Parts: sequence; C-alpha cells; structure tokens
Amino acid sequence: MSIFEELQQAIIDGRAPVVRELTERGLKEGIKPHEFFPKAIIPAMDEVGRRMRDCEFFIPEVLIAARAARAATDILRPLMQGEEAIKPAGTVIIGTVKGDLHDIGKNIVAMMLESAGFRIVDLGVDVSGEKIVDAVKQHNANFVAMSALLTTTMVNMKSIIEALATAGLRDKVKVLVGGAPLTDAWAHSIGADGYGKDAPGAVELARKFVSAPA
Ligand code: B1M
Repeated sequence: MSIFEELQQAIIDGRAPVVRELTERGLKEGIKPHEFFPKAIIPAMDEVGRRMRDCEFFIPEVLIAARAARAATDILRPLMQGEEAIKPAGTVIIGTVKGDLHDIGKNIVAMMLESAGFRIVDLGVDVSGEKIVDAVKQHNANFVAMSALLTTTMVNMKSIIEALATAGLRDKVKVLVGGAPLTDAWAHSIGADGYGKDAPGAVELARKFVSAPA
C-alpha cells in the first residue's frame, strides 16, 4: 500500500493521529505539500461523501473523518504558502446566518471544502450581512456559503444576498446556501446561485462553478 493509500484509509477511518504521522512521514520522504490533496485528502473525502450519500456513514463518522482530514490540512496549510501548485480553487466566506447558532453542518461543509482545495474564511455563527460584505472585500472572495438550520433564520439569507447587491459585490461572488430546512426551489427564489443538500453536494457545486465560472 502506498503512503497515499494508507493516508486515504486513515482519513476514511477517522484515525487523526495516524493521519498526522503519515503526513509528517510523507513530507520527510520528500512529498510536496500540494500533492497530498489530489492523491489522498480529496479522494478520501469523496469516498466519505459517497458513503454518507449511500447511508453507509452517518454524521459521527463524517465528523470524525473530517477531523482526521483536518489533521493533515493543519500540517500542510502553513507549508503551502507560496507554493504555486496549491493556488486555492477559490476563497469561500462561510458562516451560519444571523440569529442561528447551529454550526455542526456548517463546520463539516467548511472542512470538506477546505479538503477539496478551497481557502476558507469561517465567520462562525450569527453572521450578519455587513460582516459577510466586509469579509468578501477583505479576502477578495469568490464564494459566499451560508448555512441556516431554523425556518426563522433561513429568511435572513435573502437579506444577506441583498446586502451583497447593495455593496456592488453580487456579481463578484457565487452564493451557495444549505441547511436542513432549505430546498433547491427556495434557494432559487431568494436569488442564490446554488443549494448544497449536504457537504459533498456543496463541494460538487463549488467545483462546478470553478470549472464553469460564467
Ligand atoms: Co436546534 N433545532 N435549536 N440546536 N437542533 C433543530 C434545527 C430543530 C429541527 C430541532 C427540532 O425541533 N426538531 C429545530 C428547528 C425547527 C425549525 O426551525 N423548523 C431546532 C430548534 C427549534 C432550536 C432552538 C430554537 C431550540 C430552543 O432554544 N427552543 C435553538 C435555537 C438556537 C439558535 O440557533 N438561535 C436550538 C439550539 C440548538 C443547540 C445549540 C442545542 C444545538 C446546536 C449545537 C451546534 O450546532 N453547535 C442544536 C441541535 C444540535 C439541533 C439538531 C438536533 C441537530 C442539528 C445538527 O447539527 N445536525 C436539530 C435537529 C435535527 O436536525 N435533527 C435542531 C447535523 C448536521 C450535520 O446537519 O446542520 O443539517 P445539518 O448540516 C448538513 C446539511 O444541512 C448541509 O450539510 C451538512 C452536512 O451534510 N448544510 C449545508 C448545512 N449547512 C450548509 C451550508 C451549505 C451547504 C450545505 O453552504 C453551501
């Protein structure tokens, strides 16, 4: 088994200490930091996403695998600055909308997007339109990903999209939304660019926009 195969398996199994050890060993053996993404981390999280869709994995396994993937990305992230080949797929401002404190799903989405090569700026929970507008400007972001778990807070996504438009940033970013009470039709109705049913769905959506940005 190659080190990349071992790493994939360790991520899928959620063995964070093993992931850390294998990543450090790989680096010592001369593997470039950016190589870990397409050869181990992304395929592993793709497999986690597939298992989640097929109901072979449930939330605890997904969280544990995402945390294990993060053990690798935490080591690799500081080493990748200045490395040309790791130019991020895009910068995503992510947050749970104003009034809403649920962040478990949002954190999974953030970790999976990060594992897929996106740069993540996580604003946390209870995030206002103003905060998102400021972050888009500050980080020159090309994606905004919003999460809402309450029927009373999902409506706040619409005002955040309006705030982006008022600030003249609406055409600069793709707005992706998700969360248990949302639907594709609803996302459409508030003017979002896409709806991610789950974390793998959010990654798929973001990747689609990267390959066809228009
Ligand atoms: Co709350 N809560 N909660 N809660 N809570 C729900 C959402 C609820 C459905 C429970 C119920 O009544 N059956 C209900 C909402 C009802 C409604 O609006 N129709 C509810 C309520 C009412 C409340 C309070 C109002 C309770 C109260 O105080 N009376 C209160 C509100 C607080 C607030 O936010 N202001 C509240 C509080 C809490 C806790 C703090 C205790 C805790 C949150 C802890 C935390 O997140 N750190 C909590 C929890 C844990 C839940 C449940 C049980 C689980 C939510 C969760 O984490 N799911 C939830 C019931 C349930 O869903 N079964 C419930 C797991 C997570 C992985 O899934 O978040 O759906 P999810 O994320 C998925 C997808 O939705 C998607 O991908 C994720 C991974 O696949 N996704 C995205 C999510 N965000 C995305 C963004 C994207 C794309 C995809 O961007 C592109």
